[in-house]
Amino acid sequence: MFTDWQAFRAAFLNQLQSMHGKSLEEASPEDKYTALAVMVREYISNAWVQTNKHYENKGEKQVYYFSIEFLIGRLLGANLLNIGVRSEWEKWLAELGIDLNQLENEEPDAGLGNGGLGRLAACFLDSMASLQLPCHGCGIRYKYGLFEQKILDGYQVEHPDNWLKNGCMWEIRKFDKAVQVKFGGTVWSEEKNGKLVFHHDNAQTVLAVPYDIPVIGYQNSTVNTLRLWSAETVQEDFDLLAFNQGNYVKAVEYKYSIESISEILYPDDSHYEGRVLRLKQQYFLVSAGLQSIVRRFKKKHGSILDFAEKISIHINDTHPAMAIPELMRILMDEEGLSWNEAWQITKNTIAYTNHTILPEALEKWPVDIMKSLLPRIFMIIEELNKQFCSHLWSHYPGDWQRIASMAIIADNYVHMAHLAVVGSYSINGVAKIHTNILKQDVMKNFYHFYPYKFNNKTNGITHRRWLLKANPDLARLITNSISPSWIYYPQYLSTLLRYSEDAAFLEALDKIKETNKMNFANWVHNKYGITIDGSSIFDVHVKRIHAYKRQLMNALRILELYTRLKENPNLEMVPRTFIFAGKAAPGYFLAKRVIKLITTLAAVINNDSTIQGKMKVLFLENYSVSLAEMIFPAADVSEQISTASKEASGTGNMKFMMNGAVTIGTLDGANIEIHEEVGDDNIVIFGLTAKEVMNYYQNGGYRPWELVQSDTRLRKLLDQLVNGSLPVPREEFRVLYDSLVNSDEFFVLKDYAAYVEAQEKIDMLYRDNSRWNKMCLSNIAHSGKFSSDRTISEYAIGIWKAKPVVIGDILEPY
Ligand code: CR1
Repeated sequence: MFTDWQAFRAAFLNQLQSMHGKSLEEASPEDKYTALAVMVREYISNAWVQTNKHYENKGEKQVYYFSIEFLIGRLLGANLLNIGVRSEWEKWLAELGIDLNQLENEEPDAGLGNGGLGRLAACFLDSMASLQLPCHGCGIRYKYGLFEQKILDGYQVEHPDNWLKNGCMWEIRKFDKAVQVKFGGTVWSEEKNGKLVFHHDNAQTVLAVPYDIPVIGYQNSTVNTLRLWSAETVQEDFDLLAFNQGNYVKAVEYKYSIESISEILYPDDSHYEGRVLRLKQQYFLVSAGLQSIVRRFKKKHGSILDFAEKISIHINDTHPAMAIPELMRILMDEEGLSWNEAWQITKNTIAYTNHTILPEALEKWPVDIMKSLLPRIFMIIEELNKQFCSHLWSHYPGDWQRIASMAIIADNYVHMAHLAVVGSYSINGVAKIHTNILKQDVMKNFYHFYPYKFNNKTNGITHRRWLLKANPDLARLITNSISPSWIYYPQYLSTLLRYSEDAAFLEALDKIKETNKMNFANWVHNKYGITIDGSSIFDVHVKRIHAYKRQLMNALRILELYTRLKENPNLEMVPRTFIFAGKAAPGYFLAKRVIKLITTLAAVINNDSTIQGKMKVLFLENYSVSLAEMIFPAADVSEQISTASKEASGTGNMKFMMNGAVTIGTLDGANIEIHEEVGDDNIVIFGLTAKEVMNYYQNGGYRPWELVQSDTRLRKLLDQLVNGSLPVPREEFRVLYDSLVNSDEFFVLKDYAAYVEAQEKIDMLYRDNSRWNKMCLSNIAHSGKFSSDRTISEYAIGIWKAKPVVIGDILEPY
């Protein structure tokens, strides 16, 4: 597109002028960011159109990934990288006196997700496009993303995240592709020519308007689409109320009630929120998504009976599980198919991923709510349930208990996971252990009935964002050492192992980590005024704050270490900086108290000069994709300490590993597979196994107070939470104390001694610099398996049967 700097410069200045009416000198960083983003958009626009054309003409199978969350973060940097112009444009901008990194920071983070599930969806999009797969995202365009977290007086305070206030540079509103979604009303049927015809009267109609965001593959001319739906009023409905009925105020209220559907992302992670508005969001997403897919399909293909051969719809957890009855509805009520025809197509189109076994996360909707909000959908679910139960009855005659445990509707609730299992052709977990727990425990009866549906797809992360973009120095070292092939074939990272004994390489690795840590320390200093020691161990615990993730265990050990250090200032230890970040659900009281505990420890420890800077504690505000991109490259130690069996996979663990941090972790989720890859010597594993934990649960837990009684160290430590030794009101941490001593549901105390021992091992290992560098290298070299390219290839081959479509050379790399 630009042959040289002159051409680039002219285009950039022209863009500033036409968009903002400003010269380079007058333009603000934001003006420059938007101008650059438009240039990227223009650059890929032809490839985007051509990609869609190719998909239509080739008739290859299309995959749609339905997810209530897409935590995509910022796009400018990643887009420049994938197009292949980032270093060139960076240089050219520098010649204009502009720092590209600064412009990238102007972009608001698209925080349309809570945590792992939403970020996974975003990594998947990147891999789909980079592998040239015809796969697209389908989600909701929330006006407010996940709340912005501020720490005030040590407490989390939530602020709305108005990420769209200055517009989003990447989306294109496609009003002509809008569809209507119906809520409420009454459904009745009549027989016409021997067929039942359904009518839906007095429904509230919502206009779903799509906004398309390009998903750019890595240097391959593929530009897929992430389609996000926004709720609007049907203009005639508004007019009718306002003008014909003369009730303007009511009309405006009505408008807001409709728009509220896509107003806000629910801020709960792995915890389901039984609100009607959430149910509305879910149906809004699947109905709009499916209508537009069916419409497009019909434009191109002759018979709707071929739908399942040409389309796969993947549901990311159960939030979009109403895709099953909704596809049935469309096929029967709008396309005129019989129940059996519709059912054959539906169950061969939909595939489902389960992301959690936490009981509080398993969605179930009260029958009466679903019935009144989605009368036709409920009728279909009811019929599905009837047929499924009678099917079960013929397999397990008389086994009422089993049938009741599997029914889609039971105890006046619709069980969404059951609906998802019955209505899909594939069910996968997100790490080996998680899939095994589904098969052997949580979904045991379903596995017995449908063994062929279950499979594992261990999660992955995009190595392009999380290594190539986030850690450019490390990426350069790798490329210079083993060629750039690893960018296309991340498993090729394993060839780095040939440098295991290469002192110069290990030294270079060490230097890069040191620089990343210094940069991070400078950033911390500028933002928080806190000085951290760049040569200390950066021990990082970043993720959602949740009891099962056990930030509390980490905090307790920090308190104990601090106490020991106070008693013995000469205690031999490598100085450590404990870094935390993460949001707690606004209504999750216990998690919020854990934040307060960490910030309290930080206040005490960071201001205590008697410990000679041997410890520092940071709680960084507002964890987000962008903040994560800064943290991972600077980490030495990765805290992955969930109660075994509870973390389905984890994906942060993979990002740390890929950036050369050493994991301290339990045998949970994907930690197990990381351990398999790197072996005993390059990871520090501790604690109860999933089997042991589940055994305890089956036998009513354990008795933590007995443990506390018999263990003086634990007793003294726990006392510090409530005996006034911390500068907070005495009762501040009583709830944490009680939760541990009374039930300790997540085995914090049970695993505590093993955790402390593991931490001491980390301290010892770190002292041996060359040994530690080898561990870092081993982690990087074995991280290829955890690229989402591997994961997505497995989905494409094993589940979707989707093939790559080569677009050609539209985007010529420079
Ligand atoms: C799991 O807790 C996993 C992600 C992505 C989360 C986490 O371990 O890595 O999904 N589950 O698979 C979740 O959000 C609703 O459930």
